[in-house]
Amino acid sequence: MTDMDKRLIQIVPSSRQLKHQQMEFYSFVHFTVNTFTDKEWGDGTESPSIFNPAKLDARQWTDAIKAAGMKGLILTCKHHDGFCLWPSKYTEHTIAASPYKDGKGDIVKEVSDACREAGLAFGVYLSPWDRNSQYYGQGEVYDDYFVNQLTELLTNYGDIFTVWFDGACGEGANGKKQFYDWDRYYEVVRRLQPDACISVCGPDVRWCGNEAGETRPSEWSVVPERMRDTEKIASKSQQQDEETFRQRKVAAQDLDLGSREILEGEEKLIWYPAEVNTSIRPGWFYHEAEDDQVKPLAKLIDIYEKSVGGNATFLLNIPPTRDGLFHAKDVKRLRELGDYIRETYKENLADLAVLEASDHQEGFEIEKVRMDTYEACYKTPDGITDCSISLKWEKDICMKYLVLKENILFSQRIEKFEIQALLHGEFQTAYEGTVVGYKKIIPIDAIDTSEIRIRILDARVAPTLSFVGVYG
Ligand code: FUL
Repeated sequence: MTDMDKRLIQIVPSSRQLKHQQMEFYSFVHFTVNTFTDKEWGDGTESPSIFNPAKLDARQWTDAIKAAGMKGLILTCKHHDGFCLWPSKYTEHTIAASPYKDGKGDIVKEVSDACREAGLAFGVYLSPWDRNSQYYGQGEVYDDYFVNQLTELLTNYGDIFTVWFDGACGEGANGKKQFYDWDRYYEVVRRLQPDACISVCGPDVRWCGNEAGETRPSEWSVVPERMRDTEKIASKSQQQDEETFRQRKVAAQDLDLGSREILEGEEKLIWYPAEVNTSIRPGWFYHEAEDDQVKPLAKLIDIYEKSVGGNATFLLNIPPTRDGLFHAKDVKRLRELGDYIRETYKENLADLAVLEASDHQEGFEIEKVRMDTYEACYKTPDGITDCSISLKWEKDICMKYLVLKENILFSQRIEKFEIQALLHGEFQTAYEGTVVGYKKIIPIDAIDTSEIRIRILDARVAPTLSFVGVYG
């Protein structure tokens, strides 16, 4: 084992990162005055009087989210326009000044209650860029304001699984820009919700670098520490206009963030897993004109397989309409996606197979992969970085997907692998890959075979597998 490999495998997820990764697929809900002005970004001058989602039913949202197989919901409690979906004590620019429930409504409460009832985790998005606040751009007085609002959200609405910080940082109402005191914000989150991840402009979950739903072919979780700082520094120098903001995002888009070559020479390394975020429609907010542009089922399946099945998590936005309901087309698509996922991964054909491994460390036999837990797993003996695992069936099975998981409590170790299948008496390569990490979903072109081999060709140190799934 080289010193480098030794260093790499010491980097493992924190317990909050592990819990977050295991959520796999969860939803974003973008909702504010923009829904009523038909815009994507409000400028903070919108009157609360326009906000009246008279038919809002948070249970309709949570039903649809559960039907899709998602495990949580992150609500835009305040977007860049500064309008608060809860009656914040620290500004008048809130739901209390709107006609919704005669100013007595609290959508953060309605949604967090519905989530708890439905068994979904609840998370908050609070935009540091507030184009309405008189304090914005004035230094500490704004940080005080932001921290007060953060405290309301993290105190009054039960357990929060994630606090999603957006890096957008433009000018406020007074033409001034604010330099966010991130470390102060993080301290508040850690103190009030120690189990919550701080995502994107935060230390726990990394933005994947685009909003189109794309995952890198090799999405590493062990990356240079400067990746985290880059996000923070970039947000400080952002301009108000969207174009510059997008350019920042492009700059964060390097393809290789964590191969051995990239990590060599890096002083500090961190566990910083990727989250893939995109919307079910072109916009983050609801626009009637986009009713015919709900992403096709095949596109959503592809994003799901590449994100959840590509060592990342998948955050899918569904924007409520002016009525305060998810649109029927979105609801239908979410159910179709959930049905597809449930159907595809229903029966693990590996349960019927005989498993054999070329090598294993005592106590880490290949049979352990049947348990799908981190308490037990397969592992090669120390010093062995390659192995071959075979799955044999009595008669041909039709394989469409193979799923592999590493035991990430041992960090991510696998760097190169291939899948071979017995076809017409010969082993043929069906797939070649790099990262496995938390979960790798490998689509295979419906092969009929009675034997497959998972060949781990290179690993940082003795590779682990905590699960093998074969689906027809
Ligand atoms: C971006 C924002 O500017 C968009 O409006 C949206 O909230 C997206 C998730 O993040 O930075």
